[in-house]
Amino acid sequence: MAKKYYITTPIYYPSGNWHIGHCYTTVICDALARFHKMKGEEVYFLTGTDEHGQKVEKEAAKRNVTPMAFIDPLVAQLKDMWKLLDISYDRFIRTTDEDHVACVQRIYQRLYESGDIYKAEYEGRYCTPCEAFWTESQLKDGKCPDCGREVTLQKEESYFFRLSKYAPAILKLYEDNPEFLQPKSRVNEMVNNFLKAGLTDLCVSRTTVKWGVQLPFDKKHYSYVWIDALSNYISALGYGTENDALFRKFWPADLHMVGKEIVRFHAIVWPAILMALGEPVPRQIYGHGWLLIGGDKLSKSKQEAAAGELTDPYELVKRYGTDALRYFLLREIPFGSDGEYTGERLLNRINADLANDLGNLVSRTQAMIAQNFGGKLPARGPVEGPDGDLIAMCEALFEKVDADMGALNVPDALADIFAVISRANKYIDETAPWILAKDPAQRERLGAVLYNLAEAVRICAVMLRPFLTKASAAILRSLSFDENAGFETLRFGTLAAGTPIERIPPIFPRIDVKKERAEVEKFLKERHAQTEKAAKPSAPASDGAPMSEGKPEISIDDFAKLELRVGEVVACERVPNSKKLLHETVKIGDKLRSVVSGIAEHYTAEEMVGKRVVVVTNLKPVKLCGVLSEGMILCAEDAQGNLSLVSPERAIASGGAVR
Ligand code: ME8
Repeated sequence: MAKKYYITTPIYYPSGNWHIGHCYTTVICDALARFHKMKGEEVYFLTGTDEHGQKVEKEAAKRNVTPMAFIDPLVAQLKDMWKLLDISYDRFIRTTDEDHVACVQRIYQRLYESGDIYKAEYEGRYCTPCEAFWTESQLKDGKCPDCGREVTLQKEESYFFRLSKYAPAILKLYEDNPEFLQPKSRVNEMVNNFLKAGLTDLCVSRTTVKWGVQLPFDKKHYSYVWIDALSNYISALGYGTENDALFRKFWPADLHMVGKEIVRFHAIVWPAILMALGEPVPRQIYGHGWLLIGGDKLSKSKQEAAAGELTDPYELVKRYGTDALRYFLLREIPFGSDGEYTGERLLNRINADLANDLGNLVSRTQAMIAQNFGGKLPARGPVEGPDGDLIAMCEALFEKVDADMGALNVPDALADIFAVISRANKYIDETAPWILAKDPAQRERLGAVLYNLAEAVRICAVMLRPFLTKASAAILRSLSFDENAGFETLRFGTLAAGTPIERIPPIFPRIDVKKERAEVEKFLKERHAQTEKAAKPSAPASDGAPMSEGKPEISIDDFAKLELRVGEVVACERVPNSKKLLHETVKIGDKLRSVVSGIAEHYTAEEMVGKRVVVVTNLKPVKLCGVLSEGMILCAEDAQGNLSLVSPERAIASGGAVR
């Protein structure tokens, strides 16, 4: 039976404003998941969103929308980001998913019945207008961090989890399983900062914040943070239901990958909850470091404009591609430690490793086979000169990378692959194929050299599959080799003589760092100015000035010329050969319409199906890229050009008029 591998990322707060720091955890997990899958293991890779809590409740109230209406577009954005970065998760769990909520309720019930959850009073600093409790450390100058008003010491009835009881068991867990928490330094932090002093019980319910899971045994109370969030790792597997085949197969998790600031919850609170439930604890928690900008943690507030650096993953992928961003995140930051992010470091990595080392090796190999052998792979020859060294490095590569990945050392795994790439480039210099090509007596040797290079390229491309998802596929295709090849294909000498070798355009064009830095600077300035403008309130109507921002004022009769209706997208597909267009079939009342919209960069065809949209139904029909469009779907656009579908806030049947 295949070995199983269950890997998770933390579930993300749906805060929007995503930056490359957010991508770090998930890209590493993706590389690990892909690597284990290629080893033939049965992998389950989980990620998702952590959606409950006071912050979401408040933000939604501020905007006069339901928490769900506030969160949904943010979750869609996050999913888009994972798509952009080729994240191969098996499930995207949301803590608002029905099965998760039911599971959390069962967990609370069990812990309550076993006496691990009990009722007591929570005492804290309370801000009455904000209806929020704050801890001492959250206060700003002793006042409410949200509104700046005075806070008072108040008590609230709450349920508590008996965390204190589990301190000795957790210390023993660390002692008996040195692998449980990595890197080692995190164990010392946990022991010295928390466990030694003894643990205090954890407040796990609130009556004031209602955007949470209602407790089954006391309906006034709603879940408060960590039990809800941490349980996602087992609720996703059907824990406690009749449908628990995934739980039985995949639990305990092989790896919970988390940022260092949440190690405490994963390495202390989570095992305690599992112990209380009588379930096995995860095999390993890894607390990775942070991406820093100017020495501080890259975070939502400390971003782009302030730092003068581009940190928006959408824009970074648009400029440099998925693989470049993945490569930087996986290679640049020493694993387990913090690492500084600058655009310059990113560009240097792209140029030095991807454009120069990998890109050159691939294009030189392809070009020489095209020029000398008409694009057909020559035959392998006897091993001569530096051949043996190159072949030995190729043959030893898998074992090295496997050991690195086993130790979760992703940067070293990549360094090992790039060592072979450098060796192959050096091999070109040593064997000088351009000189061999001039001497007809050396034709066989030239063929053998190019064969060895093609094999080195192929082996590196197979090894790079978990890391560089797009480039590895393009390289393998150019060698007429299976782009989904597994590690079983790594034997040197696998390619057959005569295989067509295609010349492809450079996969990583070299970037002019100075020029690009200047362009990014300009882009950031413009974007900042746009955001500022968008944040400015429009002119008040009372002074008689039009409210519009540039377009001429219109009368109600002008507006009445528009026919707007609610429609439901019943089918959707991409318009072939178009990057931007989706072709929707929209049901309006009992009629179907064909509509083409320029939103393929913002929504996938699958996502569109089932969406309730607003359609301009009296637009003159046109053909876009050869496809008939009988209307227009309305979208809202933010300052960054992100689109969001306009949708009726309550359930209105399709066909309903929009006025
Ligand atoms: O913590 N560098 O969610 P989150 C590296 N919902 N990693 C970073 C980073 C940076 N600058 N900024 C953020 C939560 N991250 C909880 C988890 S799990 C049961 C609940 C990483 O959205 C961070 O370390 O604040 C974490 O791993 C992930 O982004 C999500 O953080």
